[in-house]
Amino acid sequence: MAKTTKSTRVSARTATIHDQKLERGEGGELHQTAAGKASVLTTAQGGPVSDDQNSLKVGPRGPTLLEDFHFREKIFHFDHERIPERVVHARGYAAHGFFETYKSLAKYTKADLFQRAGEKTPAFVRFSTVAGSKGSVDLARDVRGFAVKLYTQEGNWDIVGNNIPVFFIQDAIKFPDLIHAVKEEPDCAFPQAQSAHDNFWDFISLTPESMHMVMWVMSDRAIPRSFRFMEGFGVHTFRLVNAKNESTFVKFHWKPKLGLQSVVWNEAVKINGADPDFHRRDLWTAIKIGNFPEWELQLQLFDQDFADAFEFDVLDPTKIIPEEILPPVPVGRLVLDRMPDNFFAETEQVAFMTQNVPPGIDFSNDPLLQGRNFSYLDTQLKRLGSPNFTHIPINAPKCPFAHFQQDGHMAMRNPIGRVNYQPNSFGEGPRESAQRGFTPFPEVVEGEKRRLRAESFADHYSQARQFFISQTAGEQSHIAAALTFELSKVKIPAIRERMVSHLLNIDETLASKVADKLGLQKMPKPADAALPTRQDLDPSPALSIVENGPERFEGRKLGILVTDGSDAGLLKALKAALDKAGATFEIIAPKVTGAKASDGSWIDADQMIDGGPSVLYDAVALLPAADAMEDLLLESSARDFLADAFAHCKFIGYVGAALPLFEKAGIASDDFDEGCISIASAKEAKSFVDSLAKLRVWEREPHVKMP
Ligand code: HDE
Repeated sequence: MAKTTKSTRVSARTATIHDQKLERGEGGELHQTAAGKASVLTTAQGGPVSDDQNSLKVGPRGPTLLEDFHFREKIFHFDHERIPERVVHARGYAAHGFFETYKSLAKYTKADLFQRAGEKTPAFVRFSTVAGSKGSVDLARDVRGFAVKLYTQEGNWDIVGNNIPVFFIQDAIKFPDLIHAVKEEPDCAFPQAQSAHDNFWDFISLTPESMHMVMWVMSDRAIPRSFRFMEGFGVHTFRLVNAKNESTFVKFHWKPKLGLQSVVWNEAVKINGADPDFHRRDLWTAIKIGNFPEWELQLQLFDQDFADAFEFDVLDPTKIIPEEILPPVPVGRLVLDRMPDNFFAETEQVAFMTQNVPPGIDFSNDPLLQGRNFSYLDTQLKRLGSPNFTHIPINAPKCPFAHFQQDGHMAMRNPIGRVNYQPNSFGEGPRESAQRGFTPFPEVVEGEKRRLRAESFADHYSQARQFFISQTAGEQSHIAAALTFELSKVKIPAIRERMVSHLLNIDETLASKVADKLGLQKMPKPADAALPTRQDLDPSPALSIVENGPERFEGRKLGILVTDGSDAGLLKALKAALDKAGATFEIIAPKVTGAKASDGSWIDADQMIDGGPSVLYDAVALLPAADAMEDLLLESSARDFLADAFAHCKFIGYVGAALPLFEKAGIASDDFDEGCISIASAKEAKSFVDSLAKLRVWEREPHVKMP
């Protein structure tokens, strides 16, 4: 007996080093100290644990005993840690915040959150990609989910939107086919998080209603720079209903305060390698340093007469109402100011449902929305495993609530007392309220019961064309490049041709460009169309990202490359200018510890050159010292840092000593343009930062011939 006790103690000591602990020093740095005081580790049943390093064995070398309840509980729980990932939108990232109402909208809606100016409603927002698994990369070419949960005083309201205002299909019955086609092919199980494969383009090319959405997905909207710089859309037409039961149609738009911004494809591919968590890291960092992202909620409001007169059906989710025709009205702002304490508890377990609407918000008959209203409740039961998923704190309402739903797996709260039904004559428990309760807008509907698609949904090309002609020349070339890239991954030539035949109905130059790049021998005939493409729709400037960028470099990040001997004064001036612009920076140095500046002070680095490629930054500044150039020129990652920044049309600030690096990166002095800015003084550092608001030098693009 004594022998066993002794050997147990010995193995506990050799299995782990107990007496070490990292503590923060005065400057915030972590260093190792002796162990501090910790609370006692317990089992899930609350029993204190004596040894968490060794399972209970007979003698030091086993066998292990089944009697070890702590070991069994720990492993059992671990074995059950995973829940099914979302069938779509599996990879997501979320934050807490609030929605603040600008002024009362009582004229349009009785929804409680819109009654009082200044009213703040708690919010939880989850951004996501659609096609990839939970562990896929952030910069996939894909739609982004933009799901907002507002904990109103009259129940949770979920606006489960996307960063694109239209969708691929017009009827929810096609959703499983669309998703099967875009996800990994079922036999080989690849490609992951990519639409560039035969199945997707086969389905799309057989589904003309998807063409408008295809234009958006092939644009830079599908590779946003940050969740913070993208729009959100409710997509469908909804209704607002006021206290007099009058209805106004509405479309929901979230507009980012910091303007729109995307990356370019070549950059996206490299970001995925350098930092697959680029978007989540960006949101996490911004919120942690107090740069709270903000969006304005804008509403497109219209009545039945407008709907009747509008050239497309407002129930068709493949159509927009151009903002120039129906300007959106700002009604409030959404601010994200707190990260979840735990990813699984909140971001993973949050259950968004389109059917979560408070009184005053109602649905339209959009067949996609109607189908979604079934799907979301059903999917939560599968994913979260119990009808009691509303008991999970992130899903529970924050207003008072009372009902008689009871029991089931993991019930956290059941009705208290004798009465669990109504009506009852004990005078106990909640009763319904005709005044406060949700009452659907009493729309009169009639018709034959048939499987039909409305004639008014038949134009599939006109708005696709309108989107295309609303883009700048550079943005149009990105769409052509994206289509070419995606279709180049399609192995079956007939599918490529079928796609080009659709493009012919959208824009002939676009079709020719793609056909030429794909090496098509001859142009196919335009695809059969139910209706001819309208050539008379005006371009809508609201649809361009470049036309809707920021006014300042605010919220963006500069990558500053330094070496030993870098000019301390210049660095200081650059930092001050960035601070003033509300922007951030990272220091990149040959060694991750940092570098010694010209005045002998130490510059802490955030990244080693290999770990901080320029694709991670919105612009770059090169501040090497002349003495360090010989070594720097040997680093291929330093060359790539500059070559990529130039090819991606970024602004580049440089000191004279950096010039040999340009040569090494293949950039001749003739190639220098307005985006290559010499920063020899503090004044020039400031004007360099001022010029960064433009974000990119698109004029450079035709010369660097990105794909
Ligand atoms: Fe979704 N969608 N969807 N969707 N969707 C889901 O619900 C579905 C559609 C959107 O961050 C699922 O909880 C159908 C349009 C977002 O948790 C599921 C149809 C739009 C999210 C589902 C659509 C969206 C989802 C999977 C065709 C933009 C992520 C997991 C009728 C307006 C929410 C889940 C989050 C998630 C069904 C089409 C947005 C299966 C049947 C259109 C942002 O219920």
